[in-house]
Amino acid sequence: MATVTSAAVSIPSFTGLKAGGSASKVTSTAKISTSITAPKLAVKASLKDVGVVVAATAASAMLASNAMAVEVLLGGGDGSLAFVPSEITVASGEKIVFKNNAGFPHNVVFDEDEVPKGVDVAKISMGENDLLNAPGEIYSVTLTEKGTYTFYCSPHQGAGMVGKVTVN
Ligand SMILES: [Cu+2]
Repeated sequence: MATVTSAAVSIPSFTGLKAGGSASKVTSTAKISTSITAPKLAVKASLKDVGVVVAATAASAMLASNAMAVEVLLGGGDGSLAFVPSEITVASGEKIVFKNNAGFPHNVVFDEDEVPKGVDVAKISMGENDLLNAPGEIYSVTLTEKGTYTFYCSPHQGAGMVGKVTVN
């Protein structure tokens, strides 16, 4: 709802901004009657547009930070029951995002026998019975202890859905 409203508002105010900003261009393309109301609209438009730009910047910053994270797909695009990729290397503290892709339900459980000493697998794993059921659902985890960790998907461990992460 909010998106629709702001879009509906930004169309007329954007026209106003154009009319106020570059009058010479407007006279050739737009109706002159529009430019009479342009000054008021232009002020509103510039405030509105600043808001939009700030929101867009925040959104792209979030995208950028996601891009810094390592993403592992749950289930291959070909229907394989696997983590894709199945072996990754991350920096200590780097976020790992497991994203439901195909062949779900899946989950991510770290093997208590194959993590660095002192790591509590319960804190970094999903529950054995917690499952990601919908496409695009994510589970993210950040590992700080350096070493090698093995994880698996409990419904598909028997089918070989296991993975390995090395934290440097
Ligand atoms: Cu699975």
